Amino acid sequence: MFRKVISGALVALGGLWLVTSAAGAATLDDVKSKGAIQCGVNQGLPGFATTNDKGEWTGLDVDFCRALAAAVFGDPAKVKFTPLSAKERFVALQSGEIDVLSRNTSWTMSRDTAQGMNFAGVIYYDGQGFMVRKSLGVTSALQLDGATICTNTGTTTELNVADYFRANKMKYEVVAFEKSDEVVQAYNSGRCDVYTTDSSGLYAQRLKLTNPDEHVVLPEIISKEPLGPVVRHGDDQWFDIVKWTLFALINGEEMGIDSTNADQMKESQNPEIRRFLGVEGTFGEGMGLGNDWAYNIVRKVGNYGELFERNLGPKTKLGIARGLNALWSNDGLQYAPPIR
Ligand SMILES: N[C@@H](CCC(=O)N[C@@H](CS)C(=O)NCC(=O)O)C(=O)O
Repeated sequence: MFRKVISGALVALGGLWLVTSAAGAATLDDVKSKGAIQCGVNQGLPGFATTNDKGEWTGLDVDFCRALAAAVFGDPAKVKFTPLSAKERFVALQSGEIDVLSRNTSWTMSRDTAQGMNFAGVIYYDGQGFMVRKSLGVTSALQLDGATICTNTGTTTELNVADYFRANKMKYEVVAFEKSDEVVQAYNSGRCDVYTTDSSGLYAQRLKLTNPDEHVVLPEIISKEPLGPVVRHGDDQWFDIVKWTLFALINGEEMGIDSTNADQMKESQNPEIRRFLGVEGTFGEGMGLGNDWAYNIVRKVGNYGELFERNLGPKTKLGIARGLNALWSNDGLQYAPPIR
């Protein structure tokens, strides 16, 4: 109760000092009274979060926030985007400046525990890779002894590089920047031999280079980078909503419910589909939402497969295959618990 009232402060209660979340515990109430969800996204990562020529935000992480707005308000437009650098993102979440962080953020133990955050799940299974100029003639990361490496500060990337080079007894020099456009510029201008980041980021950033075809991504993937939406510790209801929005995207694809057939699927006699669409049961109510929460997500934004194809798939400039991000039933890792 007191957490709701006093926000962003250290509160003394019976001699105990407790850190309260800046936005208070009831994020859903805050969001409803603001009339929109404040969503932290990347400052510009094609396929994940970037603005198009009309100035509209697009990308997988952006669509996730639209799905969240569809679940909460029945309206995917009720979301505002806050572009954040890697370094700024966690402070923005903890301070209450944003309600959810949807910014190619890797789920790691320290972030999930000591840093006071909860990961809703994995929207994109990624791993760290290396990109080099083809003219270097390098075909494996194991040939990078003595290389100068460009990367982003405030990310998991620097630590992974350190581990990898140490494990393989290779020397290297890191040149790190806060903004990814600075990294791209430094690599593009030849200030470093190697660009390292999440492999999805390499696909995306390669598009910004002067001659993308002159660069090659090396085969080694040196880490696990499970990227997912993040909330603050201390608000289970909001955590549930963010988690189940992700699960609805995945379950929607698994059940074959998409933005084009959701209305007609309401006639289905399959009990699982009926529960998903809110025709039967009161599953939305359990989260403080309407029972059509998942219907709204899939009907108005799409299912996970649609989001992937639209933003990252073979028909886009990024041309990323589903790979690990295929559904579990198609030999991938995407799996969501049932609505039951
Ligand atoms: N997934 C990693 C890396 C995330 C990250 O910030 N990657 C860089 C390179 S793809 C990026 O998004 N830069 C864009 C920016 O900082 O604006 C993490 O969570 O630490």
